[in-house]
Amino acid sequence: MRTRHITMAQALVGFLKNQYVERDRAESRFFAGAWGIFGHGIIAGLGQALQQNPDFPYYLCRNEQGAVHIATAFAKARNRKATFVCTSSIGPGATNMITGAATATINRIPVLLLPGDIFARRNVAPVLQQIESEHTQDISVNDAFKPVSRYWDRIYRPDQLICSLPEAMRVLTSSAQTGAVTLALPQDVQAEAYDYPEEMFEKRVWHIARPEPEGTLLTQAAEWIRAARRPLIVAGGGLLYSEASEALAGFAAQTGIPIGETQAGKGSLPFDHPQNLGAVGVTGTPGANTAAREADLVIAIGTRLADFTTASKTAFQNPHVRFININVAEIDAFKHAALPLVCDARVGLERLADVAKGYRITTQYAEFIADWKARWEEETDRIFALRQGPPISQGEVVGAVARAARPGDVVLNAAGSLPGDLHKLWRTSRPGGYHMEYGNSCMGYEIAGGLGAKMADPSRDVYVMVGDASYLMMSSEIITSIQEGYKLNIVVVDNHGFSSIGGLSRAVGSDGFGTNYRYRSTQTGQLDGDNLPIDFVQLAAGLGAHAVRATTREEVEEALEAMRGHDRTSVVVVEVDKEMRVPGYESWWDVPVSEVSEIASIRQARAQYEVAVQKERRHEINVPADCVEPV
Ligand SMILES: Cc1ncc(C[n+]2csc(CCOP(=O)(O)OP(=O)(O)O)c2C)c(N)n1
Ligand SMILES: [Mg+2]
Repeated sequence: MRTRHITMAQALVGFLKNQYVERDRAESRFFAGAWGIFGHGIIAGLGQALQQNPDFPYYLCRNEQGAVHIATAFAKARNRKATFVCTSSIGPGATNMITGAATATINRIPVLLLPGDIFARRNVAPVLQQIESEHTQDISVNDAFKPVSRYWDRIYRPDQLICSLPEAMRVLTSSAQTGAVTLALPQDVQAEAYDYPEEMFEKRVWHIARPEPEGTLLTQAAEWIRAARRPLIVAGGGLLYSEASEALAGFAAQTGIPIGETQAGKGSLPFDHPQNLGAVGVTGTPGANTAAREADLVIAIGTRLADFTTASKTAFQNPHVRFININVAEIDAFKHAALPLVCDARVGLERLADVAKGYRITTQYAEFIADWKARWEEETDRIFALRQGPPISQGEVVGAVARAARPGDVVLNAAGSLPGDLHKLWRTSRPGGYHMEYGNSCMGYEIAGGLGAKMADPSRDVYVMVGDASYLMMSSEIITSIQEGYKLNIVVVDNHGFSSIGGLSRAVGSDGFGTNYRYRSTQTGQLDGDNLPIDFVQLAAGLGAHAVRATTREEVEEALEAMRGHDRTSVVVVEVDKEMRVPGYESWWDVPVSEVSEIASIRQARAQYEVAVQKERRHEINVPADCVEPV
């Protein structure tokens, strides 16, 4: 057997750089390189291996959490066909990655995490940053990655890599299983040499399958479709990862069935497709939410059916509603007691189109769709045209960015009030043009994620829209975007705190308590003094970005126009009116209100809550025998 006498870390890099994926006969390299921040737990092992492999680029980030977001956004924008490795030292560098790991796993996005770990040899323990336990020596902070990883291993001996790496790749490239994969690397083992078999470093191609739906279930699905009078498609992120937009458009054209889009699925069809009713769920449009309420059949494709999509199980009120779930992941396919088509989204749609030939929705339903569609365009125009302030409304800012962006460009966001506004208002023209991390809604994802999305496709301009609080949590990857020469267009929406959670606080009767970025007042002892004097323009400029403030609509438009000409990351800071919100339409979100309280507004909110919660349905057990509505 031919072998290479190299260190565990060198073998690891040697293996990773030769991994490829293939789908639909198109082949590409799976790892685009490694991100990280070196410390003693990684510098001499993996750090050295990266140093001697310049064809596997090393990228230096500013925060390990940011690195994982960069990798996640990159993988999302590449439809999960490529990602990055993220490395860290042992201890705080590793735990910084945990939030990123959770974000990747919740969103079903592949990232490979390689935290350094404490010595396997143990004799010098406790080492710097080691958590000790009286009960075991087999524990480190890296055990905390277990619940947020889809595959986890610790490499105690160099030869374990030979078995562990293929498992890591199997999970990373599995459409159904993917998420964060963690291989914890004890510091001493990284530097140990072993005779690795030469075959380990040969090119290996991982096929990404398009599993077919089962025939019997497909026939049954066709029957359910034929019986449906008010069917609705819910398009989720899996549809985009499967690159199934064309298949969706074909199925929609053939049947006339309308589409509502989840946060991850937005952009499955262009916004102006005649059957695209837009966002569905808590942050949905009135058309999509009315269609959902009345639907007797929901075809849920590539969606986790999370609470924002189901409006906490209140979205689907037709007592006869049934679900056909097309999903490559069994866990999602079986939700809502659905007819489970465990298959690839594109293939599932193509097969469904074959078996449902001849079916078409009624003219009356088609008119309902056209009517809501036209009304929604008017409502969007109304919100974009508001002339408010200054401070101007956030809806106007979204409108200005939407006008500035070209059809191929990308808007990116994750947390705050912007996800709701963008889900409703953004006019997505092409798949990938709407990049929202709303599985974990992780504050801090935006700027790092923007960099990942830009690296995934530098031909598309990326507009990062970010709230002031999220910006303050993690803006440091601006420096990284400048270091690497990837220009981001960043719009900081400043409303001096949390508009989103502030609004929610009011809705649960708590009057915005603890949601403002204000001085502590000497009179009240609360955070209700003046606004804190945060200068976001100086902050961004200090990180090396081009930065301006815009106050009026015209100034925002000018700044966005000027951004186009800038050669480095460019930031515009806009103060908006915190209380001037885009309304919600026909939806609800379950946030339990205190059952007892000394505060009258909370007692009032609780009374309303008790009424609203009664609309929640038990789709898991409500299996209607007959989908035909009584006439
Ligand atoms: C890491 C993290 N911490 C806390 C939250 C809860 N949270 C959701 S939105 C939000 C406020 C965000 O404020 P900002 O970014 O200014 O956006 P705005 O709500 O003002 O639009 C908070 C605290 C979160 N989603 N992520
Ligand atoms: Mg804010």
